[in-house]
Amino acid sequence: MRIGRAAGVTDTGRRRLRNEDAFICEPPLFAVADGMGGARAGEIAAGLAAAALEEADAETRGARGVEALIVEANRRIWERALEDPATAGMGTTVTAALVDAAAGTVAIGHVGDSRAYRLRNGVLEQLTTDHSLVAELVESGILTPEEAEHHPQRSAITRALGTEPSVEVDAFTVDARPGDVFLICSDGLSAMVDDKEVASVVEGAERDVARAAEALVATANAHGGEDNVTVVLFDIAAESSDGAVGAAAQPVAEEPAVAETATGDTTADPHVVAEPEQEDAPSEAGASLRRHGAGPGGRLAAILFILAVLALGALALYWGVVH
Ligand SMILES: [Mn+2]
Repeated sequence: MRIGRAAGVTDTGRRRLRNEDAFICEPPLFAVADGMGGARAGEIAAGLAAAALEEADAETRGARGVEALIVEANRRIWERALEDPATAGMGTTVTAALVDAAAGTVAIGHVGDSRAYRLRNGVLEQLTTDHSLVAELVESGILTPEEAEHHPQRSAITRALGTEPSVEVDAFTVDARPGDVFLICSDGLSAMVDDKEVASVVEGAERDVARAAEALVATANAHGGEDNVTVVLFDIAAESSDGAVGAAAQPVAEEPAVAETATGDTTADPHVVAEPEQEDAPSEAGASLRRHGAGPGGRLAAILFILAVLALGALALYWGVVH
């Protein structure tokens, strides 16, 4: 397997004045941090977390590697808060994913209520457990998941990065298969859009992760956009035969499959979208790239262009006749 395409989008939302979320979309590392604290402290905390994670290098591997990055991020935010009283008490969530293509796994490290999901065969699975008050109340049977969704304290988190000298990180590894789509998001998405709708929006974008990311943010805003919204998406492709991203070579072969899914009912059979790609990743990448330019829209544009040329020609003839 290899990482297919990736996209990250962040948006202030419709209620907040500032965006205190940060994200990383630098394959093989992906992360979301949702900062909190007065003044600009939340922004600083999230930014420090992202900067610490970006120091990951080729030696950084697996769940222990991601955990070490997050522990270091915690130390830096904590120390900065000690030095600068204006930022006292600042903190951030962090959810990071590091892909190990050779091992076919994704290592996840997590603190707070930003989430990681894996969409496989149309089923969206939440990989992380929120470190939040409502998640604990659900866990102990005091709230139902439905009650938790609307609870006034639903944004209260029980674990954060940078608020204490040490932090307990959830770190684990999940397997990844060609066709999987991984999503990391801040609670500005998960509190506004339920899992079912998230799955259908991503599937509706027909594996175009950039389009899916934009569509998720738009959906969160359409549902109120009460918080900053951040979405990072990446998909897993099959290894191409030569090991390279041979996208340009064979896009034509995939076009009919794309056309079918575009006109067919994609929600009824998500496998239609995923399966061709498992057999042939390079053509999938090519087809996805092509959708923007060619396809029905491209043909229509070409026809309009020809019509315009003909009309200009007729006009020139007419002009020549009358003068
Ligand atoms: Mn938030």
